[in-house]
Amino acid sequence: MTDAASTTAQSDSAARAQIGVTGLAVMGSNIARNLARHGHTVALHNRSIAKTDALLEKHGDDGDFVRTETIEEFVGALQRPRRVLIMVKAGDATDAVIEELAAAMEPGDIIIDGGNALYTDTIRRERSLADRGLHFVGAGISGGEEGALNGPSIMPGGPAESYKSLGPLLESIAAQVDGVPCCTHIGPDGSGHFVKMVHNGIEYADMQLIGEAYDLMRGALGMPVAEIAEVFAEWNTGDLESYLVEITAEVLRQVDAETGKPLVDVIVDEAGQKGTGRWTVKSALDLGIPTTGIAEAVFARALSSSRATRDAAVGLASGALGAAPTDKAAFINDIKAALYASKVVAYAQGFDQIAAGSAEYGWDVHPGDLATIWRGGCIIRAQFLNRIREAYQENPALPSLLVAPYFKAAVEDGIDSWRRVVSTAAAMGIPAPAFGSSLAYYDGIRAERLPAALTQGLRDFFGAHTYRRVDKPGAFHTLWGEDRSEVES
Ligand code: NBP
Repeated sequence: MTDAASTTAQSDSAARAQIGVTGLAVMGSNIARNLARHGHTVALHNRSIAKTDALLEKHGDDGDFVRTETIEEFVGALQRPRRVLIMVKAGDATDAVIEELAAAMEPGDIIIDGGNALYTDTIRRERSLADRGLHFVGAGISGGEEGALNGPSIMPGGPAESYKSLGPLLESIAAQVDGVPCCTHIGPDGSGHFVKMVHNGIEYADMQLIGEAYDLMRGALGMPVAEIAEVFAEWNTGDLESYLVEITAEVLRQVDAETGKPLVDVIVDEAGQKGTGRWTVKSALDLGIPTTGIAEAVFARALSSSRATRDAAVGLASGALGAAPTDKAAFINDIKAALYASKVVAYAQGFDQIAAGSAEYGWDVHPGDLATIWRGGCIIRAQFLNRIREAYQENPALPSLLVAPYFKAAVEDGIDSWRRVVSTAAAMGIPAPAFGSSLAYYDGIRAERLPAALTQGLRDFFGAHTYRRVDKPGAFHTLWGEDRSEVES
């Protein structure tokens, strides 16, 4: 243990810490260090003392820490109202820690859950703690371990009153873009974790689209991996500038030391998931919002991991395949335009889902605020978010990002390219589900008439579900089994 750590350890009894962090695995210890580096005195706690001591041993000099072993000692080390940030594994562990803390805390104290909790759990926890006079703040935190240490994007929900006490502290450790912190109060109860969930869903869609762009450059143009890396690096200097495009170039440039092959060629092609993408899609289904880009991305990961099915299906007939594009530079530009347009669709759908969740739960989430706090610190940080921010500043009640003047023009500029990419992928047998379904979504929402009219006719035929007419109000039913006359129902 360092001198600084042992000195602070001796004064554990004084209630002097501004915040406590419990759960000192990679995320918790980095956030605790970030807080300490910003001049806050931080009480440390972990179920097993080893992680606390490891943190103090390695990084005790980062700032003023208070070492504690028991929950009682931990709570006793905090200034009132006490503020505790929980960074443990989401689920049962979070409930167990909340229970222990609640027993030791007093009315007016604040418990913050910074883990990836399901928003409905956050709603439940907030209600139950409010009954005991405690404030509960579900805070989405994005940026991985690097963001936690150097400035994450933070999405705190919970009571507005708690944010008054908590806001300045959280804003001090968040990423900053143009002097604006990537942290703001999102809304009541589960809103912070809800928007973090959709953020992760958008991240899934973004990564899937990048994967499809890469696969088309390889499959349709036969480009070597190193050359594709340079295309992504170049894209990162324009409208597509983003953390994910930047690190795509890095990953594609990496050569495996053992085989000399591109690293991407020795990585097993089965994508994992921890659940937030799946939660986003389940919530989209419940809310009735067509978040097709995120759903395709979640299913694409599931397909990649369906090893037995893939093994059984390898070599199935492709049918007659179309020819590869002849103008390489032009097709790379087409892919770039398709990536941009599909990305706009993914964000538009994600923001639609947030608006629907906000309406369902009465959260009053401001979409422009999200675009602002996602510009830095988080995994989907991108130049593009400035345009989204401007779109919501111009019209806070925007019905879809796709109708905002900037995005409307950008998609119109790329629409021919987008169609060429989707049709080439289909003709050459290269799977591009997110590009394809994003284009289908775009064509769907811009269509004057949809085949849903036929669906309604069929539903009325077999189930007397009735339909509405375009030319008069009311619900109608055709007597299909009788003389096929129409009755009003
Ligand atoms: P983990 O999710 O791996 O959790 C490990 C921590 O949980 C350890 O401190 C462990 O204590 C503690 N813990 C467990 Br497991 N069960 C417990 C219990 N019953 N009672 C008390 N403590 C318990 O850590 P992480 O990867 O640092 O993530 C922390 C949270 O942040 C998670 O909710 C995660 O989803 C979220 N998150 C992670 C990332 C990321 O990039 N990793 C990004 C954003 C959010 P022990 O040391 O005694 O075993």
